[in-house]
Amino acid sequence: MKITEVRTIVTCPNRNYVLVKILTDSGVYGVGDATLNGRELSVAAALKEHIGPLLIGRDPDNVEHIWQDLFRGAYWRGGPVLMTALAGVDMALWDIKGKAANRPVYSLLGGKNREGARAYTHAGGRDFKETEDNIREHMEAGFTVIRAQVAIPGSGGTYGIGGGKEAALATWTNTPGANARPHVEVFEPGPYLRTIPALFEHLRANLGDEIDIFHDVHERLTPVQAARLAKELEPFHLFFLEDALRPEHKESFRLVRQASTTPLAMGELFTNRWECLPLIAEQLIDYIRCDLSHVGGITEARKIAILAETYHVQTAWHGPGDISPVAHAANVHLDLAVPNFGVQEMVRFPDVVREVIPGGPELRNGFLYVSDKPGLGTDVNEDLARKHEYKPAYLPIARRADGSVHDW
Ligand code: GCO
Ligand code: MG
Repeated sequence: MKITEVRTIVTCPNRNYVLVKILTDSGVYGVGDATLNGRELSVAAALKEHIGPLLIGRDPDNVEHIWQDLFRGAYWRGGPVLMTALAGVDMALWDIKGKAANRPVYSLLGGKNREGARAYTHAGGRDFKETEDNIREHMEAGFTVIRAQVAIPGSGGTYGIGGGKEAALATWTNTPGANARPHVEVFEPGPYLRTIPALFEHLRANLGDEIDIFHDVHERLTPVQAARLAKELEPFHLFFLEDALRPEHKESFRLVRQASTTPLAMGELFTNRWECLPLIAEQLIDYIRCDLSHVGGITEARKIAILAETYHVQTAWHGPGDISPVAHAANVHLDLAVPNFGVQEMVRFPDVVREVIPGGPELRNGFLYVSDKPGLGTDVNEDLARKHEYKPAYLPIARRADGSVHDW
């Protein structure tokens, strides 16, 4: 089999997605996800101008060889743009491999260790009661793990609150379009550090101990602040505390770890296994939560999972609305196969996304399932995708009250 064409498809059914479609001379094709939220066109250009042409004539079965060639062969390596482009290619190649072998991808990764992947979704609110009510709705829908965020007084909209049901939908965080500008939020550690322990005290008092709940910090704290938060949250038994620190400072996790037994998760901003390694090998975290679309795809994430397994670290792959159902399917194929699966983040995609990018994982009673179709089971409807043109959009920016840029 030979690769004959590499198509980069940018589409915006509800938000922007970048898909890679790799076609072969045998008629089999594969689809991968190369979406990088707010920087979509830089990945699309890397694929169109630099990476796609290198794949023509190659045998798509040699996934590892192509991966190594694209990662090291070009001398410049790593970073979110190149690793997202590589991830798109990698997923498309695994899709082809599965279709050619007539096996679902999880089967090629070692087969099923479990039938479904335990999933979590997001709850948010303008106050504690609204977050509590939103959690109850998710519990009624079958979820047993739920992320809990709440508006912080004076913040002007804390990222992740979403108010009620919106928190669990794959929607925009700001208005897209030609004049789009990032939404600016104020982040002050004082109100934040007072609010979050009070939120979890409220949630445990009203929801009991059984439900697994946790919080995403979005990398906004200093080491000592994160240590304080982890310690103050300890009585409320969080499932984990997510991304407490900036991704640059792995060594700072030692301080947080020593301060409490609150389980720690980290990794959605990492782009390769070497970034995960110190946290895993020193057992400074409990969950590694890279994004398959940003670490170079299934090939690299599988290696990260194996490293993690060796050190009692479980997986919790990033599964937000800003990656497409193709990447969500790749997550679940890996979740089913690895022994050290922990939990899988998910969002509900609106119908329009499911029409443009069909075949994503299905949620039943709090668990995610993929189809037994050969490959990843996902696809892209190119005619529909073309009808939804790219719209510029940004992630929000966090600033301190004095206007300086907050670490994030
Ligand atoms: C998560 C993430 C998202 C990210 C978003 C950035 O845990 O789902 O933190 O909320 O902010 O994916 O593109
Ligand atoms: Mg997160």
